Amino acid sequence: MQSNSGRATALVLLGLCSQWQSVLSKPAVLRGKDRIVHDEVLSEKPHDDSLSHDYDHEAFLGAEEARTFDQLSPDESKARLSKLVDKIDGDGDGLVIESELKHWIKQIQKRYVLDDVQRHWKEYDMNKDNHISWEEYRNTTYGFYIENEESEDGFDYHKMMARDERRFKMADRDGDLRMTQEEFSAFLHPEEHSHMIDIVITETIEDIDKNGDGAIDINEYIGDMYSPNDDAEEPDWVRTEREQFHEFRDKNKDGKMDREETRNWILPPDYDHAEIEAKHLVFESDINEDGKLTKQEILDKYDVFVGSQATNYGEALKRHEEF
Ligand SMILES: *[C@@H]1O[C@H](CO)[C@@H](O)[C@H](O)[C@H]1NC(C)=O
Ligand SMILES: [Ca+2]
Ligand SMILES: [Ca+2]
Repeated sequence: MQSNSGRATALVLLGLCSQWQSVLSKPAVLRGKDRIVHDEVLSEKPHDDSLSHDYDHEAFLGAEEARTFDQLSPDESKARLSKLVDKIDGDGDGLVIESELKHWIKQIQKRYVLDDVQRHWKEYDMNKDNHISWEEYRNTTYGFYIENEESEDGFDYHKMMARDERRFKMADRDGDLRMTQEEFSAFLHPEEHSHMIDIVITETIEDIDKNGDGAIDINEYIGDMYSPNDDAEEPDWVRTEREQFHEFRDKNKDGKMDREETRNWILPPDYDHAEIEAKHLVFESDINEDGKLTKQEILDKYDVFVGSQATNYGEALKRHEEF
């Protein structure tokens, strides 16, 4: 993720999987380093249409369903897409418009969060009382480290556990130290909940702020995404990030990002992944450019919306070669 484009462009090009959105059986700090959060993640696949439409497929179908479509013949794939189009066309006028697509993509996102919560629920609710207590969460996530205090890898879990506990207490709105499914959803996906935004900002700053002044200066900002290599010249994307920091991130020009500036960085106020993706899908398939998609326009570009054996031919071939 930190390769060539840096976060500013990554923001536009990629559906980023933030550290708060991925698998929680790993302690928080090990969950990856991408900082920018917007809506729920659409896909972890890079959004580069010259490579494939995998990103679009996952945004449009969800990761699991996208994999199912990849196994279908083109005809089956189109037949199923045709049924989906009827569902997406909310007012049933036979045309799909951007707002209908956006609504659909948001539903796919919501389903992803719900599935994620349910998938982890059983793992943590050990006594099956339909609540996850802090103790259950702690034992499941950190039990191994607690029992092997002097573990060989010297991994210091205390900090992460304290951080998870703090987040847990923030999500646990009624303060009974047990999470309902809704509270657990806020814990797993804090960026979706306004009462969790403060803690998302706090955790981000803590991660990056090395000198402990509670703000992010330019060296900390760059250091978070790039480790200099003595021999190599600083890559262009790092230089771009430096400019971004001074021009856009540090709005009051005091040389560092405070909480408010950090918030604008990781949760840009006017950025909506679902809307951008909906626009993109319309742009790709609206052949007569009237801003509305007929079913035929969508089916003609079925490879943009969904996969099939045909669109994944290259990948299937690769898999085959592995044997
Ligand atoms: C958590 O682990 C401790 C120590 O092994 C144990 O005493 C306690 O009962 C466990 N709690 C839960 C809720 O599983
Ligand atoms: Ca500042
Ligand atoms: Ca059209």
